[in-house]
Amino acid sequence: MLWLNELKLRASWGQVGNAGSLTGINSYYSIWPGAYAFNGQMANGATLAAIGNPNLKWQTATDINFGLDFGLFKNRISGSVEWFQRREKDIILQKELMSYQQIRSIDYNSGEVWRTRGMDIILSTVNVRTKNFSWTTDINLSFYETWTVERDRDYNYPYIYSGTKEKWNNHYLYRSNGLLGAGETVPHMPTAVQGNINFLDTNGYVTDDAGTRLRDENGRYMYSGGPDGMLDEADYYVAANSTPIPFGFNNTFTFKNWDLNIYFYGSLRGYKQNDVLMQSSYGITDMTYGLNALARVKDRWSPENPEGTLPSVTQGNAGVNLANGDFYFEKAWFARLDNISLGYTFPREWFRGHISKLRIYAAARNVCVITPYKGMDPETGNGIGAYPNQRTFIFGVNLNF
Ligand SMILES: [Ca+2]
Repeated sequence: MLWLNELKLRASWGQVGNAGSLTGINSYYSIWPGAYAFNGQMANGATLAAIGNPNLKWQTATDINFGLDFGLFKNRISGSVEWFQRREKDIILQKELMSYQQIRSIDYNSGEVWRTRGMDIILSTVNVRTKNFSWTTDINLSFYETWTVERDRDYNYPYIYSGTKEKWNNHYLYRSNGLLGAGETVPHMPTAVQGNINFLDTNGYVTDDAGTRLRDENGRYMYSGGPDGMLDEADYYVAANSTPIPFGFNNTFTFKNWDLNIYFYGSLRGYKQNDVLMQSSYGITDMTYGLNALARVKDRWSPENPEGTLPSVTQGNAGVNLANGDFYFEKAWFARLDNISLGYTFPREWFRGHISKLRIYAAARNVCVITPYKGMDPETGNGIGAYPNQRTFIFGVNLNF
């Protein structure tokens, strides 16, 4: 075929072991540093943290992947598509032993099974290729999802929202509905007053008469199905899943002796709490320490500003950890213009064979970020004290003899 110049199908299967969460020699001894006073003298020592398990073995990961490599139109368009799955079993967990044991914890291979499925796409195109000018583009994109697909027989479902199957990177949060208005109170947030965030009581646990939470036959807590006058994990909903969809987008141009590279990378999916807004719009504490606040906090609720959309700065959080709610939760997908570099290569004949290549260049790193996220940076640490991503300018010379 004239237009198809390369086509390759690949398939592979492999199995590999790994030590999972273990470090060191846990199959026999897991040691914690400790100190003990002998005759009034402090001595550093070690204490056994877990009992050795002679049956402990590695976790096993089984990988399957199928790939397709292609080249079209004399490789003007080339790339690969790859589907992969990793299934990991014998996950190493820790079990609590009965209280009569002196050392009460042991590592063991659980019945838990994890599965990741995804796809990698790589695409390269030669958009223009003439004597003096060329333009090429490289794109890479990955999608994947990890699930816990099976639980251990003894798994005790610590949270009401834990399931037998569960997708990783879900955000379980309270749903918020603006602020409480004048005179409004809600029974599940007894100290909340006007200007506090209104988190919704949507569900509850099934309890017995003594208030003990009941579990179903699989060991899971049960929902009552309606408001219960309390705000707790039963009121969480899956606000989002923040497994990233990483991508790279690279463009290279050449014109005679000039070269220009423009590189973006980012993630097509991301969610994050806007910590800097959370910290600067609730509670007066940070301001008393002299910390700065965002200009947006002027939009906070106050008797003079009853239309304010941010919580009142003087009324605290009404006993709710705001990081567990969706009030400050934002989309944080992003595309970062990570690199622009412009270079010039001097003609070789200028150097009469003494120098094989001389190129000068200027580059800017971390030029800008495109994102709907209004916090500090979708990638770096968050909050008022976070260290920002630096912008860097580089001037350089490549010299080959
Ligand atoms: Ca509730």
